[in-house]
Amino acid sequence: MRVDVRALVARLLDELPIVDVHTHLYDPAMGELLLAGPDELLTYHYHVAELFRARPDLDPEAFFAMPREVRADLVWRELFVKRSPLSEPGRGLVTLWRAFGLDPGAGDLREARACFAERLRDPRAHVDDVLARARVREVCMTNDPLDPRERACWERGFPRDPRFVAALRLDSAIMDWPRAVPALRALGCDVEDGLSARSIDALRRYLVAWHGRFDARYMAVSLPPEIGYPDGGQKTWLALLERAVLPAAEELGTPLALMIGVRRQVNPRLRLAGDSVGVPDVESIERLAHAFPRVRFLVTLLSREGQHALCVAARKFANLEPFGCWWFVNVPSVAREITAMRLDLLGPNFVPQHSDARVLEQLLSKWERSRRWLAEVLGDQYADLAAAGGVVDEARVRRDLIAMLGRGFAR
Ligand code: RAT
Ligand code: ZN
Repeated sequence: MRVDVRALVARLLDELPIVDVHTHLYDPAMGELLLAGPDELLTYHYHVAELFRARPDLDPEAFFAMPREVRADLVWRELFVKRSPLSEPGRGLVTLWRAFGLDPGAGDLREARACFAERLRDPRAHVDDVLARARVREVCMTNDPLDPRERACWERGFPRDPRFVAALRLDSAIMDWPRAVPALRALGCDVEDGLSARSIDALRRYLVAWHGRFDARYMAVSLPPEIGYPDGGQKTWLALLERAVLPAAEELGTPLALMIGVRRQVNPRLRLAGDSVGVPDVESIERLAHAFPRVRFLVTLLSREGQHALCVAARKFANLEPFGCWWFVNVPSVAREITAMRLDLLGPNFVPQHSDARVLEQLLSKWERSRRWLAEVLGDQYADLAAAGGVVDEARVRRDLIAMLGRGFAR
């Protein structure tokens, strides 16, 4: 019986068409913004951080000055040839190589480059194939009107691929105020450096307008660990969140994703790989959920710490929804623990995972890897339910999996 339940869960998970609620991928019509291929895969910042551990003598500036292919070759040699790729990003890349029939023991990237060059002759077919093989039916992008390359696409207009849905990302607009003021003003948003009523109102209207233009599913922002709501000092971003973002979320009836715990650029020399983690302030999240009962807060935490408190908070506030095992906790050892705890405390009412893919083909490897630990954790949980005398059958398990992983944040 135990074995059957586990096998059933694993099979249904394998077959499930997934809605990936957070990625950094773009609609294929946005051209080169959608990254793909071996050089992008190897220079993914998760690998780059590991390269500097393997080669502490390497000067970051010299590394980033190298052409992309040279950087990719270096990562391959150091992390995949000279050592076993035992880390989660390493095993992910091996998974990907296998999926494309490539040799993960190869001494260089020649075969991989040839294979992807062939596939990328027809980029649309490649996108279709990756999505089909990853069994991902919808991908949520991360969209920022203040990114000039991205904005050019939206202003030009393009036929949307319905599989790529939008999320309005707020970091660049609110996190380093007033840095964004000139860029916002250039977009016709009538803000000024101070937090005047006019600024707040203009920012709210800007959010509502771009949310509409993107046809976004939600708004999102990544936050440092310490939030300090409501009276934690003079944080400008917190005032903007409270006075402009949350009213916009209420007005739009759209969820707000809070991605909490990142300490940006603790080592700026590593660029994208230079961010770190801190222990999040879950009590502030509770207070926000309490103060804004009409806003649905989608919350993911970057640290292992705070995950239990977040589950308890979500039991108190139905407008709080944990999602995904984000970035540094997207490693099986920690993700298993977090997901089992969420199931114990919340049942099937949360979104267990997102991929955070930055390069198209990572959809395949990241979901392949996540499906493995999800199958273990969910298999255990259903086996326990069956052992307790609960009814576990195909229809019920499929229903639950669709609710957790196949519908995004739609309820
Ligand atoms: O996971 C990542 O690639 C990070 O660099 C971040 O982009 C993070 O996921 C975020 O959305 O801020
Ligand atoms: Zn992300």
